[in-house]
Amino acid sequence: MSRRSKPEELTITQDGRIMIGKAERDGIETVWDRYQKQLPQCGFCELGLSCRNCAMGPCRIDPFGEGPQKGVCGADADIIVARNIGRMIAAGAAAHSDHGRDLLEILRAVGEGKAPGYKISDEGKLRRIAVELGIEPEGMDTLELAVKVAEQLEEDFGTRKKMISFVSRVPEKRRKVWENLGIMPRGVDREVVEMMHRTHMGVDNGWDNILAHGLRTALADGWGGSMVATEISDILFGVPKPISSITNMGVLKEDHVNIVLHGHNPLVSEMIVQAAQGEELVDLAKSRGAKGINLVGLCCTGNEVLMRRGIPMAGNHLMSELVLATGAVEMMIVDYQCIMPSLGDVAKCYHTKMVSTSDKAKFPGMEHREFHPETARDLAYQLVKEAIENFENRIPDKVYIPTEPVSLISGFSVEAILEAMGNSLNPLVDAIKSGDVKGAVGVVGCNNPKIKHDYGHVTLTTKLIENDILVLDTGCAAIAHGKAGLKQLEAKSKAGPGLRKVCEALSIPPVLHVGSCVDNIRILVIAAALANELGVDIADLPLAGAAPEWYSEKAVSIGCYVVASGIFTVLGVAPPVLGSKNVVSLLTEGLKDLVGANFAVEPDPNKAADLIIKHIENQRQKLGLP
Ligand code: SF4
Ligand code: MSK
Repeated sequence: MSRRSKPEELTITQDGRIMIGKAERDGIETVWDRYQKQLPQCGFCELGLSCRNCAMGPCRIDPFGEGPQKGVCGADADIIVARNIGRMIAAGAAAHSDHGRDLLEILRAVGEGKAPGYKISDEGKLRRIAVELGIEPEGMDTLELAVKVAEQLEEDFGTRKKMISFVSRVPEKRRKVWENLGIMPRGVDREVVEMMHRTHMGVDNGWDNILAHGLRTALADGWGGSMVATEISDILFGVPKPISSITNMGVLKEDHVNIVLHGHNPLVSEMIVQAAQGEELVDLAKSRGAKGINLVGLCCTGNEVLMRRGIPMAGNHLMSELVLATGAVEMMIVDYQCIMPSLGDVAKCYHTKMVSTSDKAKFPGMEHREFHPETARDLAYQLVKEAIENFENRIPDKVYIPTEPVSLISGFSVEAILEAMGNSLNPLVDAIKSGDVKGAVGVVGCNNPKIKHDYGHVTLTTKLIENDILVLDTGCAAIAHGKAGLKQLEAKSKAGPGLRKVCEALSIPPVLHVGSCVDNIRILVIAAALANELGVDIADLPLAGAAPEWYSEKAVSIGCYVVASGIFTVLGVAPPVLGSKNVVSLLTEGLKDLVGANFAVEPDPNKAADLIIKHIENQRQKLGLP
């Protein structure tokens, strides 16, 4: 790609192509421009062969065997690569899990009456989770129970348990695998801290030992921090149900006050939704010449409010700068994760007010307005009011909203999927057994400027559904599929004959939106339930995972907990491990013997689909299915 790559070389989306052109005309530097300026990127780092874990370094290993083969301390390529990927897993697990802890703190505050504006939206789920945790809810009022559940799950973050609570959901055979390998996740913080300890100079220099702990750390994310995040979000804000909405940059409205919600945690965005729906603020918007208030989402905060409220989705990771370049955004409110620090600079070219809300995430060019449970409702009201007041500052010549939005269906929580099947897994089990549905794949993860935007997701998923494979998606992948029209009921026409039949019978699209990045755990929960139903291990099922365009450390943790849970996973971007033959061989082959699943790397989504189809056929054969 050259500095002046044509927009059609950078993204498959029509809105993206139009807006890349506009950004260039407006003099905006985008993620693709900066990527171009970084080329060639550091080859040592790309291979995972550089280390700056101590002040005797930085060190690097020569991949051609001519230069140094050991760091100053004596660490070789295997150790350095394993330590680096171990720290990536720890960072990803920490990000998801800290998000989960923030929700627990609100749950407790609600129970203690200290969070006006928040409430228990799904008492049934609170009670179900309480029972799962071994709490007897009989005779306890809702608020008391909320505190008890929060207390119990807070313990999952510490060091006082032998295993985290939701391991109870894991099929027996899988638990045995973890026990035998010594990778049973004990506490979320414990595993992350231990990884940081092990990767300090002079601690764990068994590269395979570090990687084993990497799996344990990732499991503490998937079956711990992320699971807490999703389940508590459902209790506080409601369990998602199928809901219609629209997506792409066409969701912005020229005659409305547009507010964009970006980041990952629904704590702030849910308050903004409540405030913006109040009559008083809508009237204020009208008195200022707008037809109303238009809330739209970006990335996973967008996924959270799309899943539960049907709030339209403006775009995924690589679209965040381009959304501002429409010149039609009065305010962007961010929480944390995947928010590019470039956004403040982009906003300066327009009238857009940028607001950061978390004490742990400040950004250049943003006004910091911190959310706290006690004052969240008032601050949300104030921010929406300020967005309305900013409407008159729009620069009409700079406003351009491309394309018409595409419709989609979202909201497929585990509960909603079960409900669509008459509250039983049987229809899915029968469809898998008959071969109408050959298997299921979680297509998840980010965008990355190294891959043509949305091409990896859409190409892979289209081929999978053509081959009667049901797709469950989250994160930026889900947004890509939505924009491509794959989440409409009509998309069944793109599915193979068996999957089409099932979609018709259940009135579902062939690509089911299960949520945001932390909601990948919904896929784990379904996989575990399916394995329990069939009396097999998760690793025996015709399932796979894929992250065709991943970029984040969170995605590394997700990939590792998915594989450690027994699900074969294909990555579209190689992680920085290629500098160690031993590490590569363990991740792509050796893990199969240890945890029953492994990674593959395949940048071409057509070939990735072939790998997955072949894997699913093999799995079916082993189960004796046609
Ligand atoms: Fe170099 Fe070892 Fe220090 Fe890493 S830990 S920077 S390899 S001396
Ligand atoms: S937002 S982690 S870019 S999916 Fe969850 Fe998208 Fe990846 Fe962020």
